[in-house]
Amino acid sequence: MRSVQDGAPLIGRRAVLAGGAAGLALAHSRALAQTFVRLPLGSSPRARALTKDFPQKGEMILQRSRPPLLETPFAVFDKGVLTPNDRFYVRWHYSDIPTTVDVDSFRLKVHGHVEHELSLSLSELMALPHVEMTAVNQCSGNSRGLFAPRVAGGEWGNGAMGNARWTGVRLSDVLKKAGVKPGSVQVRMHGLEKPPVAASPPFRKSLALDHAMDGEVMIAFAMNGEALPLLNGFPIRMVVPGWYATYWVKMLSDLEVLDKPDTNFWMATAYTIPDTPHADMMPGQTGVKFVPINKMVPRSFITNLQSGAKLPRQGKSLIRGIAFGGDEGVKTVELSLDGGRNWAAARLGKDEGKFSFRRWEADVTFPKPGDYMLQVRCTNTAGIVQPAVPNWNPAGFMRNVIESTRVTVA
Ligand SMILES: Nc1nc2c(c(=O)[nH]1)N[C@H]1C(S)=C(S)[C@@H](COP(=O)(O)O)O[C@H]1N2
Ligand SMILES: [Mo]
Repeated sequence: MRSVQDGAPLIGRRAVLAGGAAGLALAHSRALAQTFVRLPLGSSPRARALTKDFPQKGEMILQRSRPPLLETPFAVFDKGVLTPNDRFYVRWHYSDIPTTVDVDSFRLKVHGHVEHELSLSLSELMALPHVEMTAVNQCSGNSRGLFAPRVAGGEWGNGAMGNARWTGVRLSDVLKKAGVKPGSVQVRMHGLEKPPVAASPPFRKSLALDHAMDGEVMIAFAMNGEALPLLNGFPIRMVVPGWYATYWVKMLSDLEVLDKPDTNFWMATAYTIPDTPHADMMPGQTGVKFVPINKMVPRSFITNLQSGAKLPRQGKSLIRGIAFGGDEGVKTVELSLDGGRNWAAARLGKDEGKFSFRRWEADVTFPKPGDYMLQVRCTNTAGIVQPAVPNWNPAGFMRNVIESTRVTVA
């Protein structure tokens, strides 16, 4: 992460106001689809509507309209290492999301086990030192629709992820300002949306205090140099680099320092994974210990070809894609033309930091005509490699199997 020098382009008041004003009434009821896309899911239905009806969003795959679950069409990832804000996926648990946020009266509250309670305006928050980082935001359930046997939840393809350059302030600087009292163990975060009925547990997520203080966890006010789209958390959101997006609380309004571990529904029941390698278990298996989901694991994808593509026998074919290392950088990306028997290293693109997508490409000559199973695998700098066999767990979390693309060479 680098510090932003004084005088670097700041996201000033005007940008913040513009973002707020653009937060129009949500297009829940409109979401009229003109076209459909077929996702490579494990089971039917595979068709999804494409929609342009959500504020500050271009064409997105409509997974659910209330609350909005919008998936990034996979072709977007072929265009560049950063995911544009208007194509960045959207996921909310509750539909009662503010449609505008008044930047003058907005306050971030810091309370609980602290020396001084704070109620920070956006200008006070933005007066802290600015930091920037490129990082992947990936839903825990990205690719859930590929789980077999099928599991309940948003049946995402591979587009519940995105990579952006985030600008913000360090969570540790905010906590230092409040003065964390000895005996504190966690920091609990929540945002401005409301549960539909009083009995539903508000969406609250907690991080261990040492994680919250690591200087990398950020409260972001800008994404790719612009104010956050409303649906991605305007005016401020958490960025927890290397960790699944469930911790990246949007429209962050409240930080509470806890002196006991958080046992709320969203920490203790939802978003837990089997405490096993690859968060893997057998369907129906009992006696499995579950723990809160945490660090991401490496993944890689081909972005310029889809299964069913036809490639020429003569000459070279350029195959390219993206990879990320999870909570570590990308060490290698390898490509196999024979379903995983032989592997050759791909060329890596520019290193945008260890939490970012990394582009890769390879020039491939196919030895003879026929059907090929292309596979791509990433190894991160900690030596963790994608598994050859898909994992399974009841919530459909943490898929990171080596992906396969069938092509025909003629
Ligand atoms: N306030 C709030 N923040 C939230 C959520 C939510 O429901 N409410 N969902 C989380 C989950 S599960 C995901 S996957 C990410 C999605 O971030 P995005 O919509 O910006 O892509 O937001 C996280 N932050
Ligand atoms: Mo998520």
